[in-house]
Amino acid sequence: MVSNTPIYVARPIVPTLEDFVSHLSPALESRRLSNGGPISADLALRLSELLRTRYVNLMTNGTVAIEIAAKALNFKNKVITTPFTFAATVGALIWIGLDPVLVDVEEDYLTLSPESVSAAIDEDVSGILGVHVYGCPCDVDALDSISRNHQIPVLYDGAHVFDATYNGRPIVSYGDATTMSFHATKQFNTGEGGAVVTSSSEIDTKLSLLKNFGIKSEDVISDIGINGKMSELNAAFGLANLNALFEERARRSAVSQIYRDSITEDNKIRIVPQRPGTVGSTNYFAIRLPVENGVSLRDKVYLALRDLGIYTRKYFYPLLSDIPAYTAHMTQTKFDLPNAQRAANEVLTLPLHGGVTDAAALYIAESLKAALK
Ligand code: T4K
Repeated sequence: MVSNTPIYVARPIVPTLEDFVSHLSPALESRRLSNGGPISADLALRLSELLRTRYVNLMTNGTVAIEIAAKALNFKNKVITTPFTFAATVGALIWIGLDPVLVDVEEDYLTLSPESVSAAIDEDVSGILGVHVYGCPCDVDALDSISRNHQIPVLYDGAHVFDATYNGRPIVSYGDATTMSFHATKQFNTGEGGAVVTSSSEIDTKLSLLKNFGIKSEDVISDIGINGKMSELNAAFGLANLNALFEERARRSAVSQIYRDSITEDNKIRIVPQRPGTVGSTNYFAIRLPVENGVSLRDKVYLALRDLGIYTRKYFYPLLSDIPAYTAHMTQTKFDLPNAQRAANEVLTLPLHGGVTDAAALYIAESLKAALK
């Protein structure tokens, strides 16, 4: 059987038209469309309550959020980060003139390996940028202690995280700051959008300055900034979308459970685990399929599912250390990244969103097993 309607890896939540209009109408009536109006202030407040974090500084998207946060944390020269991430993480660093140093990830969780981070630290390193891949938190305790010992800030790219917790604390509350993405493909979206979360008022003030061209007041421009502000239109969409979150999360949990129950892990298939202590992470569902006798089972399954109308994604292939456009801008010339390399060749992310019914989830799992036979 081929799926009648394509099943994509992601599907955005959307508000009802009525909900959207009711949140949008104050902007239309007042003609206040941007530059920190009441709707974005309301969304920031609602999110800070939901995420249990002090400051949620809304941004245009998750990429600009990384650029602005890196500037606010005073990153200079080298920044240690991961090659196993979406293009935006490392691209954002290079775009603002930084020199990424790519180190390996942990074999199981695919997040920055603290040992590799420690080994890469030298006097030119000014920061660490970890990524909570697929919503699995980095080893935040180890990274935070490296950051403290060397007195260099740690920033987390939390584009894959929303309100999940690690050891009882919101994942986005770890580190000096965490960036978020509210892109259409994320669990919570504002169409395009993002944020930087921090508990430091000093960092939050700096973020606000940098996202508004560095303008402090009508007469004072104290920094070179950029335009990183979220518009009132996106914020209204986000506020209205909060109503759809509960149902979306419940569906994602149900779909993940069906995948877990249907997939028997063996030497051909493994589910990418969540770090123990993580609760409520329903952003991505990733599996690993090895290369067997020179044949990529991952690619085989990807193609077989695509023929059935099931569009999985090879997040994250190719590895960023294999992309000349990136490495041309790094001083690093040797890349010792065996775990990341293997992950880039093995990982496949399955459709996980509110549009996947129980029947569709079972069909995906069965088609996956059939493709492996
Ligand atoms: N850091 C990390 C670790 C990230 O993963 C990302 C973004 C960022 C930073 C940067 O955040 P932003 O600047 O984007 O806020 C998608 C997203 O565009 C990207 O936001 C996301 N990560 C990345 C993992 O995935 P593509 O190129 O795979 O997207 P696309 O257009 O192929 O969409 C995937 C599927 O989603 C489509 O097949 C259908 C569905 N879809 C997509 C869109 C855009 C919809 O149903 N509706 C839509 O409007 O990058």
